[in-house]
Amino acid sequence: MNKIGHLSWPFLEPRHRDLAVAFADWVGREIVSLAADGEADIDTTCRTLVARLGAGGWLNHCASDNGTLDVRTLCLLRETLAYHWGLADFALAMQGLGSGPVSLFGTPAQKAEWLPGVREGTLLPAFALSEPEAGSDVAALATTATPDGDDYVLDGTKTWVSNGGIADLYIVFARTGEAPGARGLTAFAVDADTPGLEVVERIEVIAPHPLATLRFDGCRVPRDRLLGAPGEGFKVAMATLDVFRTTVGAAALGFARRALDETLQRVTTRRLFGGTMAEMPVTRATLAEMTLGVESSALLVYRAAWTRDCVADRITREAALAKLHATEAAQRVIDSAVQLHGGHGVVSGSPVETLYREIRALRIYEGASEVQREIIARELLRNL
Ligand code: COS
Repeated sequence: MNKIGHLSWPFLEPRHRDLAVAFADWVGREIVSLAADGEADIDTTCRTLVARLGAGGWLNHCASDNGTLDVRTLCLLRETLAYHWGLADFALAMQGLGSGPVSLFGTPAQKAEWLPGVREGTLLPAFALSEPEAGSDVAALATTATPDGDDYVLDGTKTWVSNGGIADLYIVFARTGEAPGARGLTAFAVDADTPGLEVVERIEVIAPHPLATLRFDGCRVPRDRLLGAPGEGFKVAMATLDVFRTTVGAAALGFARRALDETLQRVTTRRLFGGTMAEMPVTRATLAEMTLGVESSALLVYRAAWTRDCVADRITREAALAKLHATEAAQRVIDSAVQLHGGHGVVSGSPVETLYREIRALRIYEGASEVQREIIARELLRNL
């Protein structure tokens, strides 16, 4: 990881280079050893990871009092963690995504209430957007929030909620009906212990992390827990995703770099037909394709992050390009790594087998590849 060539690119500033080097060193000392303790209890491991990242001060980058998140920093943090351990990347990413709507749209009082705990690693947030019948089509979501006195009453189901079951605070998107479709949604911050909110199912996935389905049944939420204005929920969700989709690309990049490094180790030491694998033209062609996948992803990811930090508030197109390309390329890179490891590549728990399971969900969550293609085409045609 210390070989990251892109630290010298003009998208990054000296402070980013210093942070990346310091973080890589810290992760090597404080995080990698935790992975060896095993992942038997995912919930405890996640809480430990969040607490440790908070104590190290790294979660300060996940929450913002002035509405500005430095996307290049988030990308560097995620890329580094993903290189070493997918669950550690997940733990940091959820502190950012789950509190993103508070950082970007919260009032000073809301920020003061929740963001210190996010930074310290004592408050775990979650982003509850998807529903059984509305994941890609956000404007179709059906959970309702009905005004009643000083409260709103939430009814409905949210699913695929990362950090679901361990979160202390859920950011929930519900239909308040100011207008049809996307213009009639509102975002709410809901404490996990609010009566009427129940975790009804924990979902097991191929790369284990906390994931759950939530049910809201007459769940009363005070009006001062609205994030942004009534009817602005779609914008809150999309603006948050603009930031964090780019960082999903960065995590994919970290996985892909690890796969390439593991492969280089393998092909330069494994001997067959009188030489190393690395001397075989068929291997060299694969290594070239893997490198192309990694380098092109890095360009798109850090271009998107730089654009958000330095040029424009709205980077829907750049974020979609970065997420689409980096996740799809990482899948191919990791598949090649498995192939070049032969039988070792499919042994449970080996580095490349773990990466093979870790990368798959990134092509689906925070907007599947098909949604990113639709977004890119829309933006292209809109500007004709
Ligand atoms: N920032 C701010 N505002 C945004 C925005 C953004 N990034 N993207 C859209 N908006 C605004 C639009 O400007 C539009 O406002 P007006 O009505 O004032 O013009 C409004 O929101 C609706 O936008 P749009 O017409 O594009 O809405 P669609 O329903 O067509 O959106 C997509 C479709 C596919 C873009 C959206 O549903 C999406 O991103 N889906 C994937 C969601 C996802 O990631 N799901 C995974 C769950 S999170 S783990």
